Amino acid sequence: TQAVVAAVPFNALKASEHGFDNGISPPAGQTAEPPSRMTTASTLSESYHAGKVGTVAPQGVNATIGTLDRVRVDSGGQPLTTNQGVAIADNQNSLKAGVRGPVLLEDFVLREKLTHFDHERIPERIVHARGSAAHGYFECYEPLTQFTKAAPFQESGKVTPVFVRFSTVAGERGSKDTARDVRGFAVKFYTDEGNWDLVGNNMPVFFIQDAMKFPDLVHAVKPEPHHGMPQAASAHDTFWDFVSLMPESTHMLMWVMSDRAIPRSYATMQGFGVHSYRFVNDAGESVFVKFHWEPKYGTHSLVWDEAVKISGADPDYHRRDLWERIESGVFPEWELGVQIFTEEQAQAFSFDILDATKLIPEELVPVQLVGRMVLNRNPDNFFAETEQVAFCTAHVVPGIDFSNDPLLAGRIHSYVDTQISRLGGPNFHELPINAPIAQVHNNQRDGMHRQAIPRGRVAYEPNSLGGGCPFQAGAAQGFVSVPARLEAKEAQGKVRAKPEKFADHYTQATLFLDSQTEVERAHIAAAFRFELSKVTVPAIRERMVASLLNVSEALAKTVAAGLGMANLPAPLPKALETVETPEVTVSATLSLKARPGDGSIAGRKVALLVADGVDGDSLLKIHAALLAQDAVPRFVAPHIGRVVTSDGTEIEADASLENEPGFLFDALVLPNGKAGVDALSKDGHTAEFIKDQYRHCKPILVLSGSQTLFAQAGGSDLTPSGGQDPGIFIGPFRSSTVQAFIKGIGRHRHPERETAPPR
Ligand code: HDD
Repeated sequence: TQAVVAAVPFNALKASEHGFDNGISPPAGQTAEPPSRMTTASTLSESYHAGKVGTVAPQGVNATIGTLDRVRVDSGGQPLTTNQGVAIADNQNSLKAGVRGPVLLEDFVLREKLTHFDHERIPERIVHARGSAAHGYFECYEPLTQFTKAAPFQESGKVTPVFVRFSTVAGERGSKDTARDVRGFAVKFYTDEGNWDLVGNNMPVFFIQDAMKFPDLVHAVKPEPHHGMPQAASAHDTFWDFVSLMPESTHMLMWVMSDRAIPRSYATMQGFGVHSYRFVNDAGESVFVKFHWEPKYGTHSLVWDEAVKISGADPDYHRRDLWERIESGVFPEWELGVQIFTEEQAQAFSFDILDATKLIPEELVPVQLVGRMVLNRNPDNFFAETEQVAFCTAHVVPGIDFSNDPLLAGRIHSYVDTQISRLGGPNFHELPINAPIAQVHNNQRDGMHRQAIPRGRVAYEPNSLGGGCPFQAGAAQGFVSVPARLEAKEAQGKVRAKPEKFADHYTQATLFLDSQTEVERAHIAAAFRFELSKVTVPAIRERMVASLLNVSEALAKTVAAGLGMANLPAPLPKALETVETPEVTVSATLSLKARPGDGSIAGRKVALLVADGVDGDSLLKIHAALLAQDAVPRFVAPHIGRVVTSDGTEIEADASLENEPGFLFDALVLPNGKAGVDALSKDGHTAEFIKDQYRHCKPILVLSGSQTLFAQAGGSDLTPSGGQDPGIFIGPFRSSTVQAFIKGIGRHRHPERETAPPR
């Protein structure tokens, strides 16, 4: 017999956690040597020419990790102590006057322990409370000195450490990962000229145009204040009441009702800086820039039924996925893209580039790839790093500047402000995860929780007693705001008003919708139907349908029919009847179809169903083929533990039909071997497993022996229109079939099968 052990997530940087440097042997099938991809120096993205760049950082090692080492605590081999370093003799019993007597006030060990415990929670983030993060690095392809003097873009191959946090927006800290929501995509670059935080989302536009409306938006989407429901969901009256009265949110609603709002993984979502920012070069010249993160593994989403089921079976689905990808060395990776354009170009656009509810179609300004970002290390401690990290849009470095976007202006204030109450004072920048690598020298002093010990008697400037230090850096070295920001041509004195083009609320909503495939459009309509079906006040549903009529009559009619509306309302009156002709009316790059990534199956989870008596040989070969492509094959059986195949081979099942249901996997393999298939078919979970995989349009490999099992669960290799389903692979075990299946996994999903309602 031969024991097959599932791949243990392994990170060479944390070998001690796996016992590999403690003299303990690794599990069978694993070597003490980390996989080779963990130790090689990084290579530039395949889409870029190798050989052009200079030195690159070894994977897994970067400058911030080094600085964090000074505060890492490792208690291996150490006695328990109080916070004063006094060794504790007994951690079981409080100090009493006799065994049955009262506990004594002098028990400082008990009191310190309880007091600390009583205060160990901090306020959660007002929005984006639920999140997960990782360390990594950004690597520059070519110098961008023509446009910007920002430190990360000065040399090809230059590496800048980063810490990245992904999040949902509406849910509380413990809420489910797979809610329909925008995802935060916040990147902290620890540049050698100070920290730069690019605090973005996985969608390129936003709900509102002015920060003045942000508290209203958030109050509308959060659980309703009288009863605190619903959690992590926009499907309720107050959200739709607000957005139906705020037509500027319509474009964003298209994105949030699309599958983009239910990503498959943090590693498979795009990221966007949203606002127009500015690049500034050494000569002080500036251009506008929009930032894009393009995932190497493609942009992939869940379907709604899947997202709902996952939220019950694994509320930590995205957190786990990010963690496991990094531990197993399949590092999430993105390329950074920039859309660079001038003030003159911006003036000519049919939309206003200061309006965060508008995107710039890639056909109008192409996205230039300027570097890549790799996430290669999980945090050591969730609270110290992921919870305490403080991203602020105000954190920019020389070479990056703001535009006049009024939404951005409010953000520049809000993020620093919120950290002060969330992290308990003005010294949050000293927390190890927030501290820059660049040195900090100024005359700010004191405040709660101050860590630094500034030396000398001088805390003011100008001074002569400190030799004039720290001195003003001057324009050559210091941050200088772009003067153009202050020269707004249309300056008319103080006004509370918006530029006219901001009032075109529908053109780009239609652009997004028209750029989607038929399946994507159907999902958008279904999402509107679902969300509005949870709205209890009919007038709100009607107002929303009235607004949708300005985007697409077809969409409005489908949604109205889905809500059982007898008559279509009149379209909502528009703020602007005559709008400028858009440059682009269909942008293929807005569809997920245009974003398959590199087609690889790295990180995809594949279930191989097993039970005593299955044919082991074919399954082990399929398992090996999947592993060779960096996928995550798992043996799933009626129970975890040992399964004996028809030829007596032992397979270790690390998941059961009960503890990891079908919708948690990206693909499915049904086995050969009559006794095993019979055993599987007796367990009702098997049919559910197959049904969900089938319904969610996942690739399924049906070895001939499981054909009946598959058919009995409702599966078919024909699409509803009678064609061959490209995601179902039925046949005897052959390597060509396995290869076709692997290619099918690379496609992620096979929507040809889909019907609404499901067959
Ligand atoms: Fe915000 C958190 C992204 C508009 C005020 N926001 C926060 C986070 C992300 C974003 C990713 C979580 C950061 C982390 O992981 O710690 N926010 C955006 C984007 C916006 C946006 C892409 C529009 C383009 N936000 C926005 C506005 C305001 C805020 C208009 C207020 C005027 N956002 C906040 C905040 C948060 C925050 C209340 C909560 C926790 C935090 O800042 O650190 O200040």
